[in-house]
Amino acid sequence: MILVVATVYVFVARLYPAPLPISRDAVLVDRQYALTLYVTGAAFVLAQLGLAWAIFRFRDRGQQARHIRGNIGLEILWTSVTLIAFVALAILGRNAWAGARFTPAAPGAIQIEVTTNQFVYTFRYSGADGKFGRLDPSLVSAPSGNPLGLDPNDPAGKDDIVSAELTVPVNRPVELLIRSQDVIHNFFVRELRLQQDAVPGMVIPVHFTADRIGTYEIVCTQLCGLGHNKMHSRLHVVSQDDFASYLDRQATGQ
Ligand SMILES: [Cu+2]
Repeated sequence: MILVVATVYVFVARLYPAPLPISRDAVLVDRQYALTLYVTGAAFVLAQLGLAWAIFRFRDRGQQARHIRGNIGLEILWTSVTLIAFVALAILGRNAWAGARFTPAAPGAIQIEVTTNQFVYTFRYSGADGKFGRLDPSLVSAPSGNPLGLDPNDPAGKDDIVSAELTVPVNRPVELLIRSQDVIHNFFVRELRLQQDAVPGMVIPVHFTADRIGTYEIVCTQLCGLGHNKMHSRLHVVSQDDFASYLDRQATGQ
């Protein structure tokens, strides 16, 4: 009972609050999380109270032990209640989760390519022409300044902007195209409640609209090798004007 009270206290007193959400989808995820916590929390407390009651009620008072074969009615009851609760939570949670994935990004979303490898993130913007240049895996060479393998002969790639950190404008839909060059990595920003694996051989789209200016950490949450713990980058959410001047600065190579 002491452990139950202590556990419930940790959650009720919000001792370890999540960072402020910075998108509408993040708020949906928070709501879903709270709902799941209420349902599972209530089940946890009831189960522990039941256990405590059984221990107290059937304690040793010198009586003869009695053999009980179980109760089919009760078994059916709590199995179906659990089933209904889990299926309902999964169906409700689908909206929060699928919002960033199964619906297409809003028209006019800014496309940014995210490439992961051991142990860095590389972000690419399509530049003024709105087209990503061709990539050639045989040209990939981080030491010579071409971590993505941009093909110098493709005119569409001439104005592509490659950066080690992600800068996006506030209140504008952004679509990320997530790739990996080697093993499975992950793109996770706590404040966006957005976590997506990067899988070699796949381009995985996710989208978000950040509504709060600031700098947030991007971390890899897949154990991707010895340098995994150092694999992180930053997400800068900036004003429209700052974003325009960021792109200008990058384009002129300053
Ligand atoms: Cu990684």
